[in-house]
Amino acid sequence: MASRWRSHIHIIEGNSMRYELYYWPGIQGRGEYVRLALEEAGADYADVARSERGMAAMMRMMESGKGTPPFAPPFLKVGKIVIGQTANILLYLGSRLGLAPKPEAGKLWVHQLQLTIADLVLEIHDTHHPLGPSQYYEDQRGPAKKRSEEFWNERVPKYLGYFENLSKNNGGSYLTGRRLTYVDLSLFQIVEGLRYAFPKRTKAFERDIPGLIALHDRVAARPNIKAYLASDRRIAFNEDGIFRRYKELDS
Ligand SMILES: N[C@@H](CCC(=O)N[C@@H](CS)C(=O)NCC(=O)O)C(=O)O
Repeated sequence: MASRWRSHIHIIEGNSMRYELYYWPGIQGRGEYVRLALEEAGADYADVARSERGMAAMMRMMESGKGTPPFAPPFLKVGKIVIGQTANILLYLGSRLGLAPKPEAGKLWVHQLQLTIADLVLEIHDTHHPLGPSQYYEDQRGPAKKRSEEFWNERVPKYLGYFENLSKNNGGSYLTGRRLTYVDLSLFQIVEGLRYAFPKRTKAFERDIPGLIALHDRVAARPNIKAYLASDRRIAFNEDGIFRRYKELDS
């Protein structure tokens, strides 16, 4: 009886749970950090808004104002719980999918790193939209050029230098030690995205971050990630997402 009960708990809390991810269809965006975690863990999930009906459901959930409505995608529905904010979703999934340390201090450390990645993601977005998200890129090209310059001169060295240092002092193959966490998956995505959006600048900078590049390669070689990247579930980078390739910002 006791062991049946234990396996029941596993079904509720483990990979057998059905997860519903809600995110804009057609872009990787911030949804990708969640997808990578779900894919690495082999979790059963639906990328709901990639169907027309799902998209309508996503809009309804945000606009209804009922329950705990998220401000913006991505958000995750698990049973009756609705969780918004990428780092918050990963905090939740990290425990359930074995992608974060169990002790509180370790859990908060990984969450802290993910929040720093969220800050970086916003700064990446602002390279092409420095005047705000409501104006087209074409109407803010000059400021975008200036912002990209600053981003590469000041911010990339500061952010990636920080993560590079951590990767040197971790005592294992992954950022926080011997075990993979969702932060490793997110850093993989940062390197992939920078390579897509700023191929020349990234290539030149990679020699300064050998630890992060090795981490990226280790994540890319993980069987579930490898299979995901080769599948049609992985949306290609494009100029509607966070990482956009505008040649003039890469020189
Ligand atoms: N801090 C939030 C940001 C969420 C966010 O900005 N989502 C974007 C798509 S990537 C969005 O739809 N924003 C709508 C808006 O800001 O009006 C997170 O990390 O999840």
